[in-house]
Amino acid sequence: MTIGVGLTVTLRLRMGAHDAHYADELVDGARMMALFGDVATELLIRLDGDEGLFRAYEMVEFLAPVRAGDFIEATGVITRVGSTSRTIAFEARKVAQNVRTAELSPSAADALAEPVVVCRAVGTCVVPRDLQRKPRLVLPALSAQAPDHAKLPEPRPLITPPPSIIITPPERPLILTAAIVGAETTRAQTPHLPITAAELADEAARCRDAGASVIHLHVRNADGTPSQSSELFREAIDAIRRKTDVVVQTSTGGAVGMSVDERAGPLACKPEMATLNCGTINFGDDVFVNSRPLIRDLARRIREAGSVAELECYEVGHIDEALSLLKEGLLPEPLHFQFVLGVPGGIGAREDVLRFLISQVPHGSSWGVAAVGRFQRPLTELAMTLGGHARVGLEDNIYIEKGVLAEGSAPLVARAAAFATSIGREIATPDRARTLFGIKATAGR
Ligand code: KMH
Ligand code: ZN
Repeated sequence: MTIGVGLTVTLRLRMGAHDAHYADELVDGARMMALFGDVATELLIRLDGDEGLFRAYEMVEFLAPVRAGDFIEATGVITRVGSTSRTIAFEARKVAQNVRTAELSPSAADALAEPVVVCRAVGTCVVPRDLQRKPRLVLPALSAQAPDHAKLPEPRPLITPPPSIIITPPERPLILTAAIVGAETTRAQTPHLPITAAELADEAARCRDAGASVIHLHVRNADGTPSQSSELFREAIDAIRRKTDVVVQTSTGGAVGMSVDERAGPLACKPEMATLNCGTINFGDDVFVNSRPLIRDLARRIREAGSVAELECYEVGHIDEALSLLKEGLLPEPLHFQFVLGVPGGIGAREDVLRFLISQVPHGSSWGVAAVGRFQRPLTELAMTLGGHARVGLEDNIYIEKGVLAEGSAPLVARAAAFATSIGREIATPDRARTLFGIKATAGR
């Protein structure tokens, strides 16, 4: 492990008229170097507890013009730590700019869909030994060897998250899933839980109106106990179809303790989507068993039903399991991951956890977050901000705010949809969700 390597800092600011130095409001390159100087200073404060001194730039490249009105974010990552020297790779990216056309107001400006790299550099700073006040931070080494000087290495530990992840609202539309019933929530906990087919259909339609495009569906016996009966699923799906056009995603998780044949019950309805739970976990005080043969069995049955699998991951290793299934030809691409966070006994509902999970998902896959109890709101909002999809509803959380029961899943969906709109995410319709998930037109309808 190399101490301090990988430490990352990002600063962001607007270039004002006072920064413009040349014709056409061009900002001079020295301004980027000044930004890098501040980035380096914060890095050294974090690493050494001292501002340090910039000794030399080994390389600087100016790659695109910067003008007044541009928003620039500058990132630096420590790539080498000597006894007193610290090598840092820098990158400055433009994330928003004025439009500058005669037809529009001079204040018209756009956030860029993709940041534009305007400058890269590599430099060395020094912090004399007697000024190094801090015990060094211990951070994981970058996986790569010495980084390519022309490229900012992918930082591992996220002090300030890399801008490509957080800043520019993602272009992908957001798929909101409503988990309206589940297997564990009871009427004793909330009177707003739908149970009969008619109640499930009403709730599905309310959720659709609130912004959901997918309904994650369980069914219940008349006495409220969980069931995976294909007849009950058929009845519920038909009732939902009569009321609304949502994608129906049936559970193959069922309830803890059910056999694989029981869990596969809804696949007889050839649903558009079905969950595939990717590993065994402690589930509260129970054990939710998903042995590797069981996962493969259900994956085959989901494929045979013509359904698209949503990969439920409650732990990091569950992602690897899904990737194994892909390798074995049991899952078609693209993969759709659902990170279920905060199950007691499973992975925690925390930002660092989510960022790590996202980093493990292969390019071209989609991912969403479901989080349990009080974590539902903050973690789904984080997911939406980071470009993922979100699942809310009474299966995972029964409260709209502390101590106040949600009157069904629809208010939770409505709040999530309002948040999505506030950050510039477009909300997918069910048909858009079908396209994004690759659901066949013939499936389950
Ligand atoms: N009821 C949980 C044990 C799923 O729907 O696939 C499992 C579950 C996951 O709800
Ligand atoms: Zn479920």
